[in-house]
Amino acid sequence: MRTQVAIIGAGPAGLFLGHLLQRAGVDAVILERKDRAYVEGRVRAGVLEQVTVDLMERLGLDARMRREGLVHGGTNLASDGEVFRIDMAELTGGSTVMVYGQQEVMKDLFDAAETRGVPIVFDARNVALHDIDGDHPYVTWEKGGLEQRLDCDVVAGCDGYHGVSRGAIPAAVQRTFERVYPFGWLGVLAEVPPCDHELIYCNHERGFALASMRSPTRSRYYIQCSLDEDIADWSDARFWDELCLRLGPEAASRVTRGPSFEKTIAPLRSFVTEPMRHGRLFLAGDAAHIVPPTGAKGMNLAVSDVVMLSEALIEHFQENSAAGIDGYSARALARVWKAERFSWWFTSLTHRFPDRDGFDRKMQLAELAYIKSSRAAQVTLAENYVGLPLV
Ligand code: RFL
Ligand code: PHB
Repeated sequence: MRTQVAIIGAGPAGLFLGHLLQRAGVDAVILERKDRAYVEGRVRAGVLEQVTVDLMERLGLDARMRREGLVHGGTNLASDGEVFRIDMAELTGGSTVMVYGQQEVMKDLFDAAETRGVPIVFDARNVALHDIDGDHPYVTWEKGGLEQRLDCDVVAGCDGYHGVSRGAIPAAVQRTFERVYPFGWLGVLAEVPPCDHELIYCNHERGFALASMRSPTRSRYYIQCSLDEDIADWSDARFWDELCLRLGPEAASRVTRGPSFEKTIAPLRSFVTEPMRHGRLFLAGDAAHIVPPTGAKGMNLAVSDVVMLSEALIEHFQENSAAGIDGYSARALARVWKAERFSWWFTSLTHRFPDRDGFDRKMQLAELAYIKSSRAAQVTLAENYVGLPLV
């Protein structure tokens, strides 16, 4: 088998890239380790920046998102129960975000891949990259007990943080930067109306909490927890009690409790590997960088990477120019680092750090009070939250 671009991974990065290349007439094949139900079933991102909304529209995949997604012009910060609103639309000259779950985005992308003929190989086991330093790279994998081979011009490593692509880059030419946070997020989905029509990010002395949603009838809530927490110790009743304590009496009075149908703990990490290209391998999305979820940047960064990568690859194949692919890593990383900074800052502002003392907490509260009183600080938060432009 031969193609121009072998894409490893059918998460948001791989699927969006596959669609962008197909639209431009560049051949690509996507290799995914799992099956469609698994990838689509993972409960992850909830908030789409304008870049992601624009891309859904550009690909003609926005009809259901426009119908079912929720446009948010504001978001809320709370400290010790007192909630204040950041009017993002007013502060940024009209920018908003869209609440539309990653699971819905994936469904739309998979459905369209079927009807438009974007080739995806599911259940591709033991994917391995070969000769990415040379002129004739290829990828091998196993399916149904048979070894398969795909020759290609370039490989796009879109296989997430635990994928194989990043590891194909020699350690000697790779630099990684990392911060592991000493806590995780315990997340719950429940078929109950959200407590607010927008999100609430809470700093509380017992730890961070986030009130989010998937629809007017489905809530997504998170609370900060320790990393050694056993999920079995978190009955629904205990979760709702702790959430309500942290949200404070006003927001808590609007919380509708109900049985959870998803409950997981996710660790928090900041991570970047540089460069995002080695030879004929290009990394995109979580394969190259991770942000803590505070600020909802992860999937949106995967999207901005593949928008840039698709432009570079299309230029390469259609105009026989190397300028775009040579500039890809630096261009993508410039935006990645700004999102890393925002996600790290927002995490630092809102979470309880077990190793820090009363002074650090006072600094958090002072900064929250400053944001509340300063339009300049609110503009800074708002323009980062809705997403920085692609340059
Ligand atoms: P993904 O989604 O991990 O997809 C990678 C795909 O590659 C496959 N794969 C392989 N395939 C072949 N061979 C191999 N050896 C392979 N190894 C892996 C995997 O099966 C998978 O299908 O990476 P991608 O495409 O870069 O997308 C990244 C996003 O999924 C991620 O950044 C977001 O989910 C992060 N995130 C959020 N992002 C937002 O933009 N807004 C949010 O509100 C938001 N909330 C979140 C989040 C992530 C969370 N968790 C659980 C990590 C909330 C949470 C709790
Ligand atoms: C979510 O709804 O899953 C969500 C929303 C905002 C975040 C992170 C996650 O910052």
